Amino acid sequence: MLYPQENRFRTARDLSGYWSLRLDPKDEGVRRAFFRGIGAGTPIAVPASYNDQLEGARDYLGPVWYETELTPPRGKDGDSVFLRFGSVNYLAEVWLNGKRAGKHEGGHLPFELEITKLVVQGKNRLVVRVDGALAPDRVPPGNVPADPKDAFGGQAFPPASFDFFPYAGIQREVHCYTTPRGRLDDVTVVTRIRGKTGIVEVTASTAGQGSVRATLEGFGRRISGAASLARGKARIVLEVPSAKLWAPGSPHLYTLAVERLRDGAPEDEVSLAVGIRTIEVRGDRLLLNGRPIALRGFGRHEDFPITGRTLPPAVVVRDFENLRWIGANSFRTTHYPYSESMLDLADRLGFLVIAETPAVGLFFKPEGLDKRRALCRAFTQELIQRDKNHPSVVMWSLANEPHSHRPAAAGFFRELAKLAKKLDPTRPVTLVSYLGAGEAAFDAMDVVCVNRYFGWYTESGEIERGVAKLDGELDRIHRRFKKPLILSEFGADAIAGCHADPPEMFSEEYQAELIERYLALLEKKSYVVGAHVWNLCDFKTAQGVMRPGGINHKGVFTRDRRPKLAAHRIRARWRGARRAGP
Ligand code: BDP
Repeated sequence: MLYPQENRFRTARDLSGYWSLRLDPKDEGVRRAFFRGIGAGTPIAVPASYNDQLEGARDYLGPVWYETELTPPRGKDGDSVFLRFGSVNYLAEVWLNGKRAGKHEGGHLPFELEITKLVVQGKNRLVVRVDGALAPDRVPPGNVPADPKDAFGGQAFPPASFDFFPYAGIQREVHCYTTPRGRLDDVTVVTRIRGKTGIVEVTASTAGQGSVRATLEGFGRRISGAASLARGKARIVLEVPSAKLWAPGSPHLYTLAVERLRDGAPEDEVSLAVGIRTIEVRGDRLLLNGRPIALRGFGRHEDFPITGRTLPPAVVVRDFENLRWIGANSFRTTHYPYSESMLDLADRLGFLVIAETPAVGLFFKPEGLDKRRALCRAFTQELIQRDKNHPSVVMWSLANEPHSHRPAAAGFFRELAKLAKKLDPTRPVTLVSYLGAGEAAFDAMDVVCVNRYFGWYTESGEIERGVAKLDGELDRIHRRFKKPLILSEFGADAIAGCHADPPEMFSEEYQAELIERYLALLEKKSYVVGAHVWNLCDFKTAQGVMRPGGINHKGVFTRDRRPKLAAHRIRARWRGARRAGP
């Protein structure tokens, strides 16, 4: 799915601003026809979660009704008009001028609705109903009946089955955009390397006859090619001599313009950034551009005071600054797809991203399983469709910590991995597990991701013993699966300002020492191709006995992005690193 663009054929309007909001705790909005107009609403910022904006709405998860006035951008006669929502958590239903435009399920992926026939010139009334309730047959699931094996860490309020606050609302930009007749529907870019030549394969899809021209520009070169459309597709292969490759530290990007031509004249155009790079798994190694690479970085969250699940652009920039400052080259989009602008910046700044679906806290009891399976398939498809052209994205993660001790899980993930491979044969697929050697789903994955908290949730207070346990366990997992391994989460809570000598749990010293000891161990294991500390920053969670102040304190930066002791220690280690290992 292409991001809205403005150029000589396309117009786009970002609808960010102050909309109106009405809570609907009795769920009477449909009966009372709020879709024709919500009546007296309260101002609400879009995009941003609504929970922390409004008095009394913190734990309210819907339904709510949003309304704004929409003046569509002025295209040409015969243009199509679309509404595109970057992320609405969790269910969205949309009306324009009182008429239903469509709906979407799932909180962190974009959807678009064609409104050509509903929209009028001038002012239109746009109404969106949002339902963020937690339910066992949603992904991620919530409100899961108590079973210590199938729910996250005991009782939590609100009852999320995952360890982050279940923020709701219109959480990313909404665009209204126009496309011309004969529009390009989609573009897929795959890159390869042959000697010093970069191969850029462009596949464009669009209905009808004609041809497609692709032009790649950058670093003093301009390379163009064209192909006729056949059954809605055109494939163009461009060869770039002495190509500048994309990699962390040298994130070279070319600009690709794709034009759809009829009788030689352009009818539509889209452009995107292209990084020429390859990623593959060979034996125990992960190879970027044919050379072993190790991922150094973090799991994180789109989380910030007041804006909730929406990161203000300035905070996104600061996070990348902090990642660079500390010497990281990578992050995982724990536990849901991140904003498209964050991936654009990862492309520009040279970060390696493991892109994760929203499948966190999955459980495999028969109730609701078919629905969860269908949603996981849909979200995997939507994620790959959205992010396939980002050079920064080097791996797909199909789930975080599924409760896959039940037999149904192995087949579930085999099918999902097959789907991901079919949609994108170029990237390795992984799954993030707490089961380790017992994770049957690892058989279907290219890379094995394991989360470990020895020295914290177990061996509490005993870093030494925790690290010794990890040492043996990692070797066992590797012997069993013989695949490259990433320690995708490890860490300890540290309440900023809490100090202890000798290190004690919750002190900055304890967190720093545990992380350093883990990193020192991982460095020695040749099959370990990545270390992601949990977490980049402290983040908001549901309330529970393990989360003082409703915060997970495993950040090496605080929620307002100040470094703790661990951040300085990691920096000393990673910035001084001359080796390929994590
Ligand atoms: C892991 C989860 C992560 C949690 C973390 C923790 O993957 O979402 O936040 O534990 O407990 O199990 O801090």
